[in-house]
Amino acid sequence: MPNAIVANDQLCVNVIRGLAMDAVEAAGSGHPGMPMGCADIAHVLWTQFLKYDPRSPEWPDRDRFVLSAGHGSMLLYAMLYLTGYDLSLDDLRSFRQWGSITPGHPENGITPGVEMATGPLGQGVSTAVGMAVAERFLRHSAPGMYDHRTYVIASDGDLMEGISHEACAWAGHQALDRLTVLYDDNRITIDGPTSLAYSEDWGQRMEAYGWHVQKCEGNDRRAVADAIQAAIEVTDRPSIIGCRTTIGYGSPGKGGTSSAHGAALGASEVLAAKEQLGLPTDLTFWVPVEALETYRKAGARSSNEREEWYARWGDSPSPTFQLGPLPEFPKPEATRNSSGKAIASIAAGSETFVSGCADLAESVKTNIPNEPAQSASNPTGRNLFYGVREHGMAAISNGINLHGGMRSACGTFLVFSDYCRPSIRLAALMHCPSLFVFSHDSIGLGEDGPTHQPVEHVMSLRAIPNLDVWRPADGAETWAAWGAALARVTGPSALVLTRQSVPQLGDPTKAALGGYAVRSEERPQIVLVGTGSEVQVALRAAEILAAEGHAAQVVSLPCWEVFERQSPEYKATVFPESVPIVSVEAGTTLGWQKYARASVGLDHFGASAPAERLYREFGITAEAVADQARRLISSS
Ligand SMILES: Cc1ncc(C[n+]2csc(CCOP(=O)(O)OP(=O)(O)O)c2C)c(N)n1
Ligand SMILES: [Mg+2]
Repeated sequence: MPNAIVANDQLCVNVIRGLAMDAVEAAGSGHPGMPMGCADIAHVLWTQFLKYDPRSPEWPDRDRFVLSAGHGSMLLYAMLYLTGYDLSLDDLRSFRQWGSITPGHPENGITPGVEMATGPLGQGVSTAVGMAVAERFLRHSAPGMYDHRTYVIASDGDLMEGISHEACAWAGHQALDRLTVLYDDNRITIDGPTSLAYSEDWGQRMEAYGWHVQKCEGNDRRAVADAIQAAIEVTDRPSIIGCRTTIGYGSPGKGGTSSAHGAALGASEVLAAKEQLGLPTDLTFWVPVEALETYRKAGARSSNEREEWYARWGDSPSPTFQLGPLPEFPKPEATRNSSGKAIASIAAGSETFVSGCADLAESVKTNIPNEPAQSASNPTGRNLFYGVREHGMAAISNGINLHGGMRSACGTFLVFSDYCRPSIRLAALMHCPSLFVFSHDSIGLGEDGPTHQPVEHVMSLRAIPNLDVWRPADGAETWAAWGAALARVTGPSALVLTRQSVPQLGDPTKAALGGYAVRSEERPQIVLVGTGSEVQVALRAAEILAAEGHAAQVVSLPCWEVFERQSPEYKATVFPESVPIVSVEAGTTLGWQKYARASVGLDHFGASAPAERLYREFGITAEAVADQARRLISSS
């Protein structure tokens, strides 16, 4: 049972409120309302339930806490400072400023104790589902090593966002009983009361998803503690606790209204609030010794457990993830098939590698052979069936990767990468090494037609910073792509794969450099660069040109980002200075100007027909590439 609520708890929560008001006031911007409303919830969680050790923020068996309502970042920063993470009062004073470790919204890797970046509503609660599934998997696959819970504070916006519907439905289906969501049910969003736009019965909705649902007064700490305890005792379902709170609690003029959400309260309102809360009005960032002592004591609650854990398990329980040796690819095959072989190879050597798909596993080739599905009755199943929920899938997969100890791949058709995009972007921002597998990568998929044929997708993925986008040309390049993606720990990778067969023409060693000459010329007059299924088109164009006496170097550029990380000297061997370049890729040409003076591509939607016909009709042909090359050769 929770410890008795000690006498200075009220002082403690008001100190949190004071810090939130003062930090937002000092920054001149920010969100005071949520931290003021949720201070009681955070207090109960950090002082009575959460398993954490501020001196060891990376302790693998810590509870995970996700502030899904990331705009309430000051709540998290206040708790991290108060409980003793490596964060000072001065860090709170520089909230939202250049170079501070207290950015506007939480970002992992910047602030110790922050598990993930939040702010895009819905992502936090959905990613936490992945953390909970990773914990369950590891608890069952390495008994004794992992035994923790995942807690989330989510807001109205989090629950309204579609992604939370996908992820919460899946969490219910999976019966993730160690997941507890504390819902800040304050009935206020930016535009005003939630009654403007939100009237479903969220409790019934979550119950229908298979969740355990409770409702309590969110500013009544005993009620919150009892509800959390009850949630812990539920062992067959995830739990949500709707905590009725008042946004901007303590602010006489703005509390309970949307004006407390996202702006400094203003000097006079802060004074009035401090008066109401019994805080000194002549001090800012006030943290009395007795409050600090309470929190530092709370922060030490699990330190013995953490020490025992390290004594037993050592410092580096992280597994490695490896791809087996390159197999023979004797015949043409679709790169999605080569990718499926890579997934099988990784899974064979890495017990905590999991793979999943949004209801297209047979098509995208994401299934691990001879492995059961992940489920409550089979928590070490390594195939994750997400249903038709791409956005939720991508966030959940991020959560598994953020948790540590596991590596997770997930896939769908490339055209539906748009449905995953906000989570891909967040993975990149979080330096999360997620693996996104996207097949059916162009008009080469043929008869399904333009709804299913990606056009702008590869280029728009390349536009996301810190995402490595691989579009391999054949089996060997696919192997190289998987090897590089697995080795990458500083960010996510996307693998863009064909539905149709492609000839074997690549070099796995050179492909690992991101770009290389598949046909070299000592003194090229032109460079033809392609990716994926269009490298063969560039090679055929080079033959046409060779027959006419023109020396064309052909470059395969499976990963722009990796290629850009190579030395200038190497890059100059691939794209020799002042030799004109023609690109060919069955997608939008916007962006190819980075390398090429002329581009063969597709700047409109596709059509429903066999692939060969589409390539011909849309002019993505060796002849078209040769035409552009001749034009450039004659004008240079
Ligand atoms: C995906 C997304 N859309 C929009 C926003 C902008 N935004 C920030 S908070 C918020 C809603 C605020 O309401 P709620 O989630 O209930 O938080 P509260 O004001 O109660 O703290 C919105 C729309 C966002 N952060 N993320
Ligand atoms: Mg709200």
